[in-house]
Amino acid sequence: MVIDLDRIKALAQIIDELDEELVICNIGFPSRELYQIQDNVKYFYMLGSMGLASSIGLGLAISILNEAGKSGENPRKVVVFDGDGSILMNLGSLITISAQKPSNLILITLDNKCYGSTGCQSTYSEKVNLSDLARVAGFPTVLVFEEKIEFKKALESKGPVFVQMKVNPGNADVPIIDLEPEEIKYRFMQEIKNSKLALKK
Ligand SMILES: Cc1ncc(C[n+]2csc(CCOP(=O)(O)OP(=O)(O)O)c2C)c(N)n1
Ligand SMILES: [Mg+2]
Repeated sequence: MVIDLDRIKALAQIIDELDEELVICNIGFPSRELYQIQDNVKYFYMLGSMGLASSIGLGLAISILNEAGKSGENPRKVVVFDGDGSILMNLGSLITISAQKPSNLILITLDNKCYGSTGCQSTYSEKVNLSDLARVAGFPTVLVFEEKIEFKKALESKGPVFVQMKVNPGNADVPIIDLEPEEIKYRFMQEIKNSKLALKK
């Protein structure tokens, strides 16, 4: 099946559905594209550590759940934009997420079947179905979006939710992020602190 959705368009459609959710975004062009669409202090652009967006999202989701447990409020959700190459590099993360079962985590894999940010060399996502992997790992909710993105389903499902978001290979022509990594981290942490781990719906 031919996919006809650019990653930047998928990102734009998904963030349009977001409200108070915190976002962790994968290294390289996904972060640059997100920054270009709309910068937000709720977004953590993960600039260095390929493979670790899902792990960072898991840690954040768990700490929010711990805080929410104390106050009895609704936990704020965490949305991770990951890549097929990155999730395949850190497959253990799927198992850890599934075992920890954070109800407030949505892990979106932007599946372009290649290492898009470094020249689109093929990944094994050509040969291995990522949504099957997530099901086998034990994710309670697994969604596959091709062209039509029904992201409400992900927001309304009990997590952890795995989304395989099929997108075109290729990157948008967008500049680098002109924020220092420290600034990205600092303002993101402030956003979390200011909202007292933001126990909002
Ligand atoms: C450990 C490590 N290996 C390689 C890189 C170089 N690198 C940065 S982004 C990237 C491609 C990521 O591919 P994918 O997760 O599929 O995301 P896409 O760019 O396709 O959206 C690579 C190989 C790196 N930063 N760290
Ligand atoms: Mg990719």
